[in-house]
Amino acid sequence: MTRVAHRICPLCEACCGLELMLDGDRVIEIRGHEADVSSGGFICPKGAALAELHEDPDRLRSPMVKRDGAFVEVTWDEAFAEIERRLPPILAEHGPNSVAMVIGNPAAHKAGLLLYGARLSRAIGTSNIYSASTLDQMPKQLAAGWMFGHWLSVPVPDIVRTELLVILGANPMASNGSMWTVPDFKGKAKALQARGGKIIVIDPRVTETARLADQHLSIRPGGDAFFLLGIVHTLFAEDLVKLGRLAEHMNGVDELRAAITDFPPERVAARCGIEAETIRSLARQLATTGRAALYGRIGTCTQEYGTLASWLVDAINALTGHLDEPGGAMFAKAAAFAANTAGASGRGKGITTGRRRSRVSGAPEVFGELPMTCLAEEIETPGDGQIKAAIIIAGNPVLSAPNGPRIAAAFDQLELVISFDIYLGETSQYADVILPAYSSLAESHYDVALSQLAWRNTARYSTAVVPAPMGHPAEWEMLVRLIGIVKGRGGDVDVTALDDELAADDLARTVGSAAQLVLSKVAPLRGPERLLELALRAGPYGDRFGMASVPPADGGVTLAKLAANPAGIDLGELAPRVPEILRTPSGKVELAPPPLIEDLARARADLDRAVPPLVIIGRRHLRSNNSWMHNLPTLAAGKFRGAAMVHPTDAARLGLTDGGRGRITRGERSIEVAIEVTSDIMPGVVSLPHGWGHGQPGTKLRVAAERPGANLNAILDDTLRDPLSGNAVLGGVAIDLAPL
Ligand SMILES: Nc1nc2c(c(=O)[nH]1)N[C@H]1C(S)=C(S)[C@@H](COP(=O)(O)OP(=O)(O)OC[C@H]3O[C@@H](n4cnc5c(=O)[nH]c(N)nc54)[C@H](O)[C@@H]3O)O[C@H]1N2
Ligand SMILES: Nc1nc2c(c(=O)[nH]1)N[C@H]1C(S)=C(S)[C@@H](COP(=O)(O)OP(=O)(O)OC[C@H]3O[C@@H](n4cnc5c(=O)[nH]c(N)nc54)[C@H](O)[C@@H]3O)O[C@H]1N2
Ligand code: SF4
Ligand SMILES: [Mo]
Repeated sequence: MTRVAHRICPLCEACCGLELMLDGDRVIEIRGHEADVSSGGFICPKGAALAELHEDPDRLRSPMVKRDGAFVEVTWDEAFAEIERRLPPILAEHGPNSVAMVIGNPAAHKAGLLLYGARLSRAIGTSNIYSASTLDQMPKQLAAGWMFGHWLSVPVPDIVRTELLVILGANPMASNGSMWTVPDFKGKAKALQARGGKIIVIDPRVTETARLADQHLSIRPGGDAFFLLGIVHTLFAEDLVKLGRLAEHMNGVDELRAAITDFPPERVAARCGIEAETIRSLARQLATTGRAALYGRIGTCTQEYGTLASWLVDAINALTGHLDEPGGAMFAKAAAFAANTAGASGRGKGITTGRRRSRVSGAPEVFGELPMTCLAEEIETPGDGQIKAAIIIAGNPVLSAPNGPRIAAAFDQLELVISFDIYLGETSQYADVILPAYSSLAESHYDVALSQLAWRNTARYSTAVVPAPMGHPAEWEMLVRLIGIVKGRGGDVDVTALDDELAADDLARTVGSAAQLVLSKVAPLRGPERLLELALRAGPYGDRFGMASVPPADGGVTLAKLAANPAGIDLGELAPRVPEILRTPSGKVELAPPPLIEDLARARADLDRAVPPLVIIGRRHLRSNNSWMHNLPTLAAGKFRGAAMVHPTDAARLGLTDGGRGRITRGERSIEVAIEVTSDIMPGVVSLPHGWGHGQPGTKLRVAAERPGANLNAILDDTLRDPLSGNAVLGGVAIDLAPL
């Protein structure tokens, strides 16, 4: 019997609605769901490949325990018994900080992992929390936290109404958008151009997005903060600042003006590789276009001045009158889980960082985490607080974090590694116990985090498309069993009972004595569904359990309504939210947060840094997803996408040929790469994607092993980070390249 089912794609931030054709429980075809209120039928090749992921024979179907150096399949009870035997003694002897949590990217796309992973960290009580955030967007979150008062109050371009979109260090044609849920970026970009608007891309490479744009400017890797300072300087110098409606809601304009006087366009031009007049022209265009948005993403984050650059992007949006305005950079209003819709509106506690420091390097805690680049040294360095065990949740830092091989060696010396992973991969091979999820098609879905960064306000929920395999727990249930072990209740704890307790504890913290009453209103839901229903009803479109000052006419958004509408519920276009969204102590947008003004001294001292002859940067490809979708045949097919791009002048100088091979060296470490000679990359820069380096002996990724590629992160340094956010520097560092 063929049937049709719907599911939000869990693979990237675009969160497309998919339509699946099934024969029984076998997936025949996956296409875009035309009626989806957010994605309108868009799909990319990865979404279609979910069918192959579902079937992938290398995907683990049962838990694995390492015995005498080799993995054996065990039952779920055996797996948890193994953990119960080994984890509590470590905690008892060495304390909570001896157990590290290491959280990877797919956790952001899975409600069960996101909602229950945090509960496990809390149950353990560890300060050793590491995630892909410090390889990615922490600078953006920190800047937003300082400016707007919460870590996820990040504005996104209002692409459907803008006339000018300036994209800095992002390639949404490949990534499908990041910190910006924007399915079918291409369609929206073309519509922008069709209504007479313009797109400018600023990137060291002529990317797929640059090709679509009206203008491309090459920028020297790591030069973004300097370039943006030149723009801010111009805005003040040419009297182009117009704060508009937000004027009365902004603090720090004069402080900002005073702080940037050393950065006129002439002074920053060499550092960013963009001519002074071009910088001025861009500033003028941004200031004089009625509806314009500046958007910066991973290229602006994974560098030494990531937080400065992220701050300046939104400072420029504010100074040009485009922040929180239609067609500018606007804030989504998510239906559930958004801290910026909770509590009193307009003012709050703001954010705090540095509540503790990492033991070895003294890196400050940011958003509850320590930098991923501190993980290896915290495992290696003896003393009080040394990491003895790790729980890795959907992460592959051996390939995805700088100096990955050092992390591998560090994992190897731990007393216990527990891995939540669906493959025996480059990182999970170091585990003692692997707990694989079942296919995501067998689980329900809600975008806990990404709805907060969406191009339009919608609420969408997917029920499971196929039944879960018999006896195979959901990931949230695995996490509850781990919590049971940590709390001394055993790995065979009654999951339902403990889940009830966890929900009640949480509610007691937010609604106090009303907890039991509220819980009774969402009975008999449990697990992530219960948390979702609670969040939806307490959220800005919910009935607030009868406490809403203006009760929603239709009873408000509920889980039942979402479940009945697989295409989602449309909640309208982005609308201005300042001052309601603010949670800063001042109740204002902070344009000149003191730590950022101070950090300008570092940039000032660095203005005249010499240009290394050759630096490396990263890139993404539409048919790849960080380190882990290289095992799916249709995605892996075709031209190899892991080659190092080299400009013809560099190739000639270094004796490299297109299709040949080369060795990239940085310090003591080197990798061998395939060479692609192309004028798409700017001279003096090499582009190599991360996430490759498969085919390692202990792994089982047979398709990926056929074309392993090289691990960019094997040569990057775990000593380089943005001191404010702790984010790793993943680009712009000097390398040597020689033919093989
Ligand atoms: N040099 C360089 N390095 C980078 C980047 C860069 O631009 N340049 N980008 C960085 C960024 S932005 C990120 S987000 C990180 C990503 O790096 P990681 O956070 O390590 O994520 P992935 O590489 O995607 O690896 C995800 C792991 O989760 C597993 N997995 C997949 N689905 C599931 C599931 O449903 N459940 C479980 N339990 N496991 C699952 C996969 O098998 C894989 O082992 O890489 C970073 N590394
Ligand atoms: N197909 C696919 N989609 C993905 C992913 C994937 O691996 N594959 N990963 C997902 C994840 S985890 C994330 S975080 C997002 C990231 O999404 P994006 O931020 O769009 O990331 P990229 O596509 O890597 O684009 C970054 C661009 O920055 C440029 N760049 C490098 N260094 C600099 C610099 O110093 N300055 C400037 N201005 N530009 C620079 C690079 O040339 C590149 O074109 O993508 C997500 N979506
Ligand atoms: S763009 Fe992202 S969410 Fe959409 S189908 Fe592709 S992988 Fe899935
Ligand atoms: Mo990421």
